[in-house]
This record gives sequence, structure tokens and C-alpha cells, in this order.
Amino acid sequence: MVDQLRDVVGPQVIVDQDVIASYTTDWTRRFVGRTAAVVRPGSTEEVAGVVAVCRALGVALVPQGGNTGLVGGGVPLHDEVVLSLRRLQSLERVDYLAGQVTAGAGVSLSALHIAAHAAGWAYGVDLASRDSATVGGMVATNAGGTHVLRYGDTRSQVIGVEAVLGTGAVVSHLGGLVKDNTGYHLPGLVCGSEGTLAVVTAARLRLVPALACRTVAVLAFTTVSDALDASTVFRRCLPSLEASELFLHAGLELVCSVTGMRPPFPGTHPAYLLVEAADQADPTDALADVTHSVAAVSEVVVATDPGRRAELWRYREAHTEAINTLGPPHKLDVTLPLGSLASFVDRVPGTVREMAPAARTWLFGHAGDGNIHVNVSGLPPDDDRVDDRVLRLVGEFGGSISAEHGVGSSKRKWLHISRTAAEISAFRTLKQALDPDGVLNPNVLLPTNRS
Ligand code: 2HG
Ligand code: ZN
Repeated sequence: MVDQLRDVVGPQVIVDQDVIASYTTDWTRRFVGRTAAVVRPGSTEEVAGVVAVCRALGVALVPQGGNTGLVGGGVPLHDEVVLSLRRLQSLERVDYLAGQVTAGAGVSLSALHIAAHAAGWAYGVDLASRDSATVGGMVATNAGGTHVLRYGDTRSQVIGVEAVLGTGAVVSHLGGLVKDNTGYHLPGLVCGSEGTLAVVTAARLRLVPALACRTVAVLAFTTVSDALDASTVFRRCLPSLEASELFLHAGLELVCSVTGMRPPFPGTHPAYLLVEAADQADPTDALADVTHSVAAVSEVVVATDPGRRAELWRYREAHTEAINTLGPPHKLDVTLPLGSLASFVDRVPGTVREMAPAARTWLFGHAGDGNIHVNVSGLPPDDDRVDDRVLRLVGEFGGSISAEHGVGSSKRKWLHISRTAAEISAFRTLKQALDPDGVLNPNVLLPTNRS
């Protein structure tokens, strides 16, 4: 196999296990796989060649971008070959007239932001792992992040993709026509398919207006319910709202103890909302007006300069790294209907405590779109009884078991909570059509049980 892969990509087949280690463990450190080889193609043709070799040999592949996944979807848990797309770094000049750009799968989100800004535009998706996350990975997982309430998820940005199907065929539709009703929308299908239908090699992405002025505020509340109600007021009354993020007292305390940051307020509060507004003119007054209209705000801190804004964001974005210091967490990224979110947040810690008294539950997330990140530390990595209970609770509340991180290998057995048997059967039909030999990430997303 290695010789045949070398015929396609030359020396870019890594077999040295010391080097391979960084490709086999995911960001949570909960999912650790192993592989005989990591292949790093440098072009779409090479990707097609690698898929063809693996198909002929009956070897499964796991496509991987920046390896920032959190659901065991991008690491070789079943000895798959790792297909790293990081070398596909081409970033075309921004199409200024269209407000679009074509980016290779290996381009990082930060590089994309920089290129868009340099051309007078911006890219609508942003996430904490922006320096490592890649375009291919974000398309494959339909990444969400902090700006979804304003610009939508990654699927809403993707105008076209170039991808290699499980058959080895290359499909490419990167012309950038916004109106183009010529059949099935393959980009929409590939986006969020977690590498099971096709390997994304490039994407044509829409850009959004670059907004010159930005203000961030952190608001304190006595209840989660008050914070979430305030989030709705901001969504309704502040058109420049770009983010509305929730975190709680325990998470803030952990972030401050791990990072050494001082808390935003002298006193403590049960719940916090971080809101960001961005506009062509300074949105600070508009943000202040809406804040004053929310009676339940206990305290507020505002930042307009980039350094202080970044500090306020760090209270929220550093949750992941702070929780990681307590050992590999169980991560349950879920969405609830907004009307149920406060009750869910109230219920989860007690539900976890009943099953695992020594475990700690951390709740934070994207209040503006109902996406809450339930992190539980202190559980054995392989014991998923708490996961089962929490995900069933999500189902009872009418939520989704995966909001933005994907299903991966960690949640495939609960897919039936969010998808009907008929939907899962349609998924299998699509998988069979585009990847007939099951070469592409065969151990994620779809449940093993064929019922
Ligand atoms: C975030 O919103 C990311 O910061 C990571 O989606 C969430 O660590 C997590 O659970
Ligand atoms: Zn998130």
C-alpha cells in the first residue's frame, strides 16, 4: 500500500510513528487512533489518485484538515489511512466584484479572514480554533461558530465545491454563480457529510461586507433565563448584532484560574452574556440603548478597542482549553429550541450528578442560535452512560444531538434521536451511491446497526 501511495504523492506518505502521533489524537485527547500511514497529497489529482489506490486495495480513509474536531470524526479509530488535506493551500485572489473567493481545503480560517479583509470584504464564519481549522474541514463538518446568528453556518457560505467522490471521480463546480438552478446542490450535500461522501479539495465561498466598527459587551445576570431573554431582545432590536454567547459563573472561574485573567466584574454572577455588534458606523450607542432596555442586567462591561475586545472574548473562547486542563472531557454539542434552552441548562447538571456524583458539568455556547456546549469532566473516556442520558434529554426537549461539531464516531449511535429511520435509510442510499465501496470515513456518522 505504501509503495502504491508513494507512486501517487511521492515522499508525502508519512510512516514514522513519532510524526504520525499528531494526526491520530483529536483535540479533546479522548479519541486516540492509530494508522500505518498519513498521506499528504498536494493537488486534487493526487487526492483522486489516493482514493483510487485505497479503493482498489479495500483500505478505508479518514480525511483530515486542521485536526480540530471534537467528535472523533477525523482521527483513525479503526486503523484507517489518514488523508491530510493541509497541503492544499491555494487561495485565489478575491473576486472583488462577486464578493467571493476560491480556497483550497488546507487554507486556515485565519488566512481566509486575512485575505478577505485585505480585499475589502470579510468571511462570515468565525470560531475559536481559527488558526488551525481549515476550509476543507469546516465545509465537511458544516462548521458553525460565533457569527451564525448573523451570517448562517458554513453551508450558507458555500457557493460551490471541488471534491473527490468515493469512486475517485472529481466533481468541480467553482464558477461562483449565485443563481444556478441546474440540478442537485452537491455543495449542500457534501457540506456536513463529515468526509463520508466526498473529500473536499476546494470551496467557492461567499464573502460579507467588512464592518469597520465593532463593540463587545459582557453583561451579568442573576439567572440563565434572564440572560437568554436578553439575547432575544438583542436579536430583535439590534440589527448590527453579530454574536450572542452564554457562559456561567463556574466556567468563568475556571477560565480565570487557568489563564490568570482577572474576572470582568468584582462580584460574581450566575450567568453572563457576551454580545458583539459590528457596523459601518460605531454601534456602541445602539448597543447601550438596547442594554438599558433590559431591566435584568446586573452589571455590564463594554470594549471598543481591539485589545480589550479580545480580552472579553477570551472569557468565552478559553472555556475549551480551560476545561481540557481537567483531563479529556465528554463533549456534547447540542441545540435546543430557544424556548426550552433555559430549562435544559437548569436540568443538565443535576442529571449528570445523579449518574456521576464526582463529575463536573460545564455549560456555555451560542445563545443566539440555541447551541449549548455541554462538557463533562471527570468521566472515564469509554463510559458513555452520561452522554446517553444527556442526549436522550435533548431529544425529550425537541433538540438536536449535534449542533455544529458533527456526529463523528462519538454520537453515531444516537443519530436516531435526531433523525427518523427513513432519513437514515436515505443517508445510506446516498452513501452507497457516492462511495460504493465504503472507502471514505466509513466509521462515522451512520450508525453501525442497519435497522
Ligand atoms: C466553541 O464554541 C467551540 O468554543 C468548542 O465550539 C466547544 O469545547 C467545546 O465544547
Ligand atoms: Zn461552539
